[in-house]
Amino acid sequence: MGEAAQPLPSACILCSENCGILTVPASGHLTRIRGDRNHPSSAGYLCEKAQALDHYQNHADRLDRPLRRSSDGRLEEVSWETALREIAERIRDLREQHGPTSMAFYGGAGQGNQLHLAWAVAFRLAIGSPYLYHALGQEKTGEFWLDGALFGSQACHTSPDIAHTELVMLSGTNPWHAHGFPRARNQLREISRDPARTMIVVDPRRTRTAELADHHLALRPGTDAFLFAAMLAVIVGEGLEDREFLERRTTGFERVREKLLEVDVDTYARRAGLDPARVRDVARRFATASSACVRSDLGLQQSYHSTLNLYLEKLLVLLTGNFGRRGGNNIHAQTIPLLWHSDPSAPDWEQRKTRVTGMIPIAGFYPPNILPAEIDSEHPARIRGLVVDSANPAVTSANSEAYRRAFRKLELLVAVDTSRTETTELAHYVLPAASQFEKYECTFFNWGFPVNHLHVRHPVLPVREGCLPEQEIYRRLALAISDDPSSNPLLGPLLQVMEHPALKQLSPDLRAAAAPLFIASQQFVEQHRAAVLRAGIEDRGQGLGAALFERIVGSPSGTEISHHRYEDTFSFIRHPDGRIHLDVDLMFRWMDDLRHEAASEARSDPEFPFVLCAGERRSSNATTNLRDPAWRPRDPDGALAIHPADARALGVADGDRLLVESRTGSIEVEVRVDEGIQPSCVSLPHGFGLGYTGSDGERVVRGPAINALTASDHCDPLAKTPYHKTVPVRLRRPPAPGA
Ligand SMILES: Nc1nc2c(c(=O)[nH]1)N[C@H]1C(S)=C(S)[C@@H](COP(=O)(O)OP(=O)(O)OC[C@H]3O[C@@H](n4cnc5c(=O)[nH]c(N)nc54)[C@H](O)[C@@H]3O)O[C@H]1N2
Ligand SMILES: Nc1nc2c(c(=O)[nH]1)N[C@H]1C(S)=C(S)[C@@H](COP(=O)(O)OP(=O)(O)OC[C@H]3O[C@@H](n4cnc5c(=O)[nH]c(N)nc54)[C@H](O)[C@@H]3O)O[C@H]1N2
Ligand code: SF4
Ligand SMILES: [Mo]
Repeated sequence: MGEAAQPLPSACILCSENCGILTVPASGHLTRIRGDRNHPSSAGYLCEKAQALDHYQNHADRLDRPLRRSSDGRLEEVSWETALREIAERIRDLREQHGPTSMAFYGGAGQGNQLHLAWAVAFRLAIGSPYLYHALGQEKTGEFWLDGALFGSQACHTSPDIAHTELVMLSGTNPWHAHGFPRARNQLREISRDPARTMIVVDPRRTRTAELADHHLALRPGTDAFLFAAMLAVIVGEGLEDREFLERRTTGFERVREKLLEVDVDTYARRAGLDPARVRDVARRFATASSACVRSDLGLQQSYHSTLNLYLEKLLVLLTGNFGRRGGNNIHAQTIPLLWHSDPSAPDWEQRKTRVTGMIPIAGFYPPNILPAEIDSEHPARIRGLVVDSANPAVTSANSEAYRRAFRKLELLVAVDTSRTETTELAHYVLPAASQFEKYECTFFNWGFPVNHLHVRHPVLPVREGCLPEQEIYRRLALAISDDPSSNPLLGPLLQVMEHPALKQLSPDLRAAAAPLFIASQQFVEQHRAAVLRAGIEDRGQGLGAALFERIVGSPSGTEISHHRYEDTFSFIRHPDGRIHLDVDLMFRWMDDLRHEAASEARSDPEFPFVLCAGERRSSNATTNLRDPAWRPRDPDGALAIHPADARALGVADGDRLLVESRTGSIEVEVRVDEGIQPSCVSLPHGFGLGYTGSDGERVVRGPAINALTASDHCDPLAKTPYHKTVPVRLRRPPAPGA
């Protein structure tokens, strides 16, 4: 570790793929970054963003001292002992005066750092609050809820077997820029070139991904539910469903069929802005492919009908029998339970609802859209204390102004981060975390199937003076607020495992990092023994769990940990009858609403006539993990994409400025004309509008702060996931300077 001439393995942390890298650390910098061919899933692949990683490791806003807000409102340096002691005292006070549910936790795991998660959960259990708010609650929770209805557990997450499929449908996702599966650009190119394979892209925009597609369905934004319902109606109308699969593996098909036969294909297709003949064609193509899978992302999750979009998309796979087989969508194993089943029949269900808005958890998560209302309220049981880790909700959650107002009302806000952020700026205590290149790290987004990999990275640089790895922060905090640590169902076992002979020999920093992996390895082997053996892990007398653990911590480039058979997917179903329950009553009601919507005028708001996609992925963004604007070779101001005809009508050209106004707020942006975007649609990137300290010490904000425009209540009625892709806005030229 530390200074080394030879390259060391680690990973890019700028998206959930976490591609393996090799880097030569030199004087605290990450240099000579290239793809690691030994990485089991990325195999040497990198996109251009990995070259920017040193801008994450070294920049003017890295934190390196614990900070406390003083009585004059400024942040002042304090020692770790003081910060942690005072935070623990204030948590104990809040718990005594207002009960444990007066506190909540936000984040706790990011795109690349999840190894400390178990310690963070142990800390939350020590507080005694169920409230975990997370970015997943602004994207994937609708899907998790459906997995619960269909498969019996919200932890039954599925993944597409893109590498082996004949036909892939990519809806509301742009993997060329956003990735979301291994070696995305290579896989997209391979499918595109292969005449025997088909790529369907469902996206209002002609993206880089859409350009590679065999069929690009450029629907109107927010109309996916119409398109998918129409495709399904064609499939059941023409008897193209997989009867044998449906009979053997599912219940409820007849009800689903009846519901779908109510759909008028022509009306729905036109509502989506598409030619009905083309929709019929694509539906037949999907149903008759030898294998097909779907992958979707924010374009479905964060647009109108969010949860219904995902239900219908899942039905496409299930009705055609593309489940539990090569090239289909399959439930995969989880190394550690990132997703839980939030069970309405649990005895404490009422207590788990939020106090102000009555929201339920889904897969263990609460949605960021409701948090301001849970804090900024006169309700006696409102949230008064919040710990934020690895997240920056003051800019990344809907309605930044509401967030900031709410955060200012908190009696205790603790932020754990590597950087000074818009959230740390509002905190009472700021705790500087070691960077992801200074500690053992990994993510548990290793959701592959049939093969699952895990990459536990070793540190490549020493911990920056003044910082601590999160395990240590949460271990100390959890101990300080617990009267009896051994009674904590996670803290107890973690502390015990640290004393285990297999860990005793490890360096002290690896011990705390490895403790959750040791427990996870034992549990994983209990559940997936045959798959672990198939991955070549051998019990040489130490027990298979210990062998898996040794393999994981001893593979700094990552390792395969399990190899399932396709049919194993069915054993993951949690309904007692072992079947997939296709009929979901709530979704049936939403399909009725959709039918009524089809018969009425299309959504439009004369005051806000443009549809803004608030949060596109580009090569110039990486969530909010890179703050120094110098990292962006292009698009420094995160320009607004606008159709040439709209630009002409507004009298603007590339580089000009426009005001974007929504019902929530307004921001000024730079314009870039784009032929690929539809008329009356505009798009702004995610991950901009971040403050950064310049060389003169002044704080400068660059690019659009899009969540100044978004609203807390513009969201899915069930999951409360925001409709960020369909934000009604208006555009006008800003007043001339001096006017
Ligand atoms: N470069 C880069 N990559 C990233 C990230 C990043 O910040 N930067 N962030 C990561 C994260 S956290 C996530 S969640 C993923 C997200 O990854 P994606 O969801 O794939 O990325 P987006 O660009 O947000 O949205 C995908 C597409 O949805 C389309 N879309 C907009 N409205 C609609 C609609 O109504 N219907 C349909 N069908 N499509 C619509 C947009 O045109 C866009 O092309 O990316 C990850 N990867
Ligand atoms: N309008 C709009 N809003 C959006 C989106 C959109 O498309 N449109 N996208 C949404 C999506 S999909 C997501 S996932 C969220 C992402 O938003 P957030 O959940 O807020 O996550 P990140 O932007 O990834 O922020 C990560 C934070 O973690 C810090 N960090 C990095 N490494 C470490 C570490 O090792 N330890 C600790 N403690 N901190 C670290 C970084 O400095 C940064 O402050 O944004 C959401 N917000
Ligand atoms: S940003 Fe690019 S290099 Fe980094 S993990 Fe994602 S796909 Fe890999
Ligand atoms: Mo995300």
